[in-house]
Order: sequence, then C-alpha cells, then structure tokens
Amino acid sequence: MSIKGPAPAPTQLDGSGLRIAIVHSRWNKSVIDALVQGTIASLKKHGVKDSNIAIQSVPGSFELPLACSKVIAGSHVQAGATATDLLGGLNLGSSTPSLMSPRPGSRASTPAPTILNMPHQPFDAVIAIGVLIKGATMHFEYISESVSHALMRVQLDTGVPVIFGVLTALTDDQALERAGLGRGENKGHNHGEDWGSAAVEMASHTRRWG
Ligand code: DLZ
Repeated sequence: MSIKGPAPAPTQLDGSGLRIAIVHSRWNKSVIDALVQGTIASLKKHGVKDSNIAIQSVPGSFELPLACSKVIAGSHVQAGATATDLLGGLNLGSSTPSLMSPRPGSRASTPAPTILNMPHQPFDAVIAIGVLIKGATMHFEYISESVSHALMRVQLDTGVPVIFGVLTALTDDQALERAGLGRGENKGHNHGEDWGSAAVEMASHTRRWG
C-alpha cells in the first residue's frame, strides 16, 4: 500500500455556494480530457453547482498563467455554456488513450470549447490543468518551471486560490496513470479528483480568511 496522496479534509467540504473556473490546455488532449472530467466530477461531488463551473481552454500549458490571471480579473468574459454542455466538446468517451503528435491537426488541434457562463461574477478558485510530457529538448524544463512559478504568483497576487493541476511527466505512461488511464493492469488515479476537492477546500478557507 502506498503512503502517498492527500488525506481527506478535516471538515466536510461544501461547495454549494462556490464559483470555480477550470482553465485547461489542449496539449496531450486525451489526458487533459480525463483530468477535466475527473475535476468536474469531484467539484460536483462536493456540491458545486454545474452552473457555477466555468471552463476555458488555452493552447498549451505556457498559456495557463495569463489565462488564469485574466479569468480572475474577469476580462475574458463572454456568455457561454455550462460545464455539462461543454463536456460534449471534450473527448471524454475514449477508453483507448492515444498521445499523438503535437503538431497542428493532431493532439493540440481539437477545437476549443468557448466559455463562459458567469459574466462579471468573481471566482472563488481557479484550477489550472495542463499536461507537460518530457521530450527531446529543454522545452519541458523551461515550461514546467516558468508555469509553476507563474501560477503561484497569480494566486499570491490576486488572493484567489489557483490549484496546480499541471502534470509534469517524464513519459506518456506517467501522464496516463495520473489521469486514471494507465495502459497496464493498474489504471492509476485521476488527479483531477484531488484538484476538485483542493479547490473547494481552499475556496472555503479563503472566504473565511477574507
Ligand atoms: C511547445 C510545447 C511542447 C514542446 N510541449 C508541451 C507539452 O508537453 N505540454 C503543453 O501543455 N504544452 C507544450 N508545448 C506548448 C507550449 O505550452 C505553448 O503552448 C507554446 O510554446 C506556445 O506558447
């Protein structure tokens, strides 16, 4: 048995009055889709209303910090669909994950669902979801480091919790297992479930802390 993973929150989480935004990249999309789905399921399990979940996609993980910052500031706003409507635009039904080429027209190419359903309403937390997989060059190191620092900066500068949902995997299999899509007997654990509960917990704390 592994000792890893988060312990449950000390108190019952109640997300019924919270507004949460999910900002996700589209690189390595089969993994992203599973993570977004796991996150939404977790938010709903903790009582967040479907109409209070907004989703914004961006091309890659490098774009996440600015998008989170703008989503928090509210400058992105346009009328849109609910999380449930948007799930139709995500490829969530495939049981055979394939991590294809990142070139336009392949893994980064699926059209982005547009949001957003809560014009001018503040968010209690933002969940940034990306999947970085190490390749042959130094891209992975530069993007991982800058994105993690920048996401931390966004939450400290704004006071709005930004949940770090960026996988930094050394292999395709590592990424798949952390989205519950493992190719072996062990499918792994969908980390989106933890990100949803972390968002509800931190949003609740932040409301209390003021
Ligand atoms: C360029 C690039 C590479 C090589 N790898 C990834 C990746 O594994 N995961 C990811 O989310 N994004 C990747 N990107 C795209 C960058 O994040 C970014 O979208 C582009 O460099 C444009 O700014």
